[in-house]
Amino acid sequence: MRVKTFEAVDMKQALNLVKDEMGPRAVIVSSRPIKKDGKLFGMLGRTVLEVTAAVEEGEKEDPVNVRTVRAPDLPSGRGRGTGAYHDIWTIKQAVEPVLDEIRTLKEGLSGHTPEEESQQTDLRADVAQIRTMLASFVGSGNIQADPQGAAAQRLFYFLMGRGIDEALSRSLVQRVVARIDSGALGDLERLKLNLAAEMRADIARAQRGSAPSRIQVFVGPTGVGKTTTIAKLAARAARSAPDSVLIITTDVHRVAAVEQAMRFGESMSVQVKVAISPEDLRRTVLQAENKEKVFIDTPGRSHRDTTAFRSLRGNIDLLDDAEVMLVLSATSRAADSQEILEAYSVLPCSRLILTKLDETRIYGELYNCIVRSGRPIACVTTGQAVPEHLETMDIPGILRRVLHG
Ligand SMILES: Nc1nc2c(ncn2[C@@H]2O[C@H](COP(=O)(O)OP(=O)(O)OP(=O)(O)O)[C@@H](O)[C@H]2O)c(=O)[nH]1
Ligand SMILES: [Mg+2]
Repeated sequence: MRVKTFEAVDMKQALNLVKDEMGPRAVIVSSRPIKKDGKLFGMLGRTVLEVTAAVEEGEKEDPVNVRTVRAPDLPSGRGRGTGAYHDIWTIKQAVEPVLDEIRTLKEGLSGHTPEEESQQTDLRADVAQIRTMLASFVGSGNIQADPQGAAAQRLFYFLMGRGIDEALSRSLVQRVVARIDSGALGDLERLKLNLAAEMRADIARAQRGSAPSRIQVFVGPTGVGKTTTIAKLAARAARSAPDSVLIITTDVHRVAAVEQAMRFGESMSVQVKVAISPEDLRRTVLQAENKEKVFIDTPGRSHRDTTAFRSLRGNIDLLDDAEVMLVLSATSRAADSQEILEAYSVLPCSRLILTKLDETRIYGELYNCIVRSGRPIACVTTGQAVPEHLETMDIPGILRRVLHG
């Protein structure tokens, strides 16, 4: 028997090669896709089909000879060599390598890149969120069971549409419905007025009027805009007296982070110092007692990185009179920001800053974060420009954004 392996771009080409070289009696005994470097479906290189064929010696020119691979006998001995059985078996022999190839291709396709995996995880999370929302819309929750449920339900949809998280939306609707006479429950406008009053009270409980401390430490997840926000605040504080402001960066792990802080400092003539350890930070802060404002930048920390929280805590604990500002992005999903708030609750954060309001049209996160954390919003940012894209917001301003966009 002669056995030979071929490489081809697809099965069609492989069959032609086998037929040309080994004759029509040749039988394909295996096929598999391979990388040119020999690895199965690696990420790099070109994939070809490797096909192994066999033919009985001397059969190439003699198509009437018996096939190299015979159909096995049926258990009963019936049908051996008979037309139908033999034909089916022959077809099966030809099709099986192709099926194998398809199976291997499918396996190859299910191995995604980490990026694709992460996109799929995001998609799955989104779908789960939509499912939860739909379930709550059509489910048998308290809202639907209410006799005047239609208006209350519309209110609930409205809140969800504004980005208020589900539990807070339910609580608001229940409180509003409980306060209104049953005869007026169908009046959506009246419900909305009462809703605004409830939300205003919730925000007011957290939103205090006192000015932030002289020394402020900025913490928060990676890339939310801590350094840029510090630059905006420092630029404003330094308008009349640049010497009265100091920026200290403790983000020494990334060279680019120090450079970024230095660049911002230079552009507004504000001094920037680097602190490489908690003691160094404490010393630098003590030396800055003549400064009116000291802004301390920290490296972004994933809320799942508990070790990083210990080191942040170490820095903060050594500072007297420092106020911790938690910087969050308004573009976070409600479920994520709840997790972030819980993780950061191990730090003594006293105010929130919401960034990237320009990147969304749904501002429910303002309300969600204030109510969940019980902390006021010190300011919000609305773009990348330093120092322009920074706003402070009063309670009506927050409410307006949340309810009307
Ligand atoms: N659209 C928009 N982008 C912003 C805003 N604030 C900051 N950015 C951008 O967000 C990106 C990250 O900003 P940084 O200030 O470096 O964020 P960070 O939190 O200090 O990042 P790490 O130190 O790496 O954790 C930059 O491209 C900023 O220009 C904002 O309000 N709106
Ligand atoms: Mg930074």
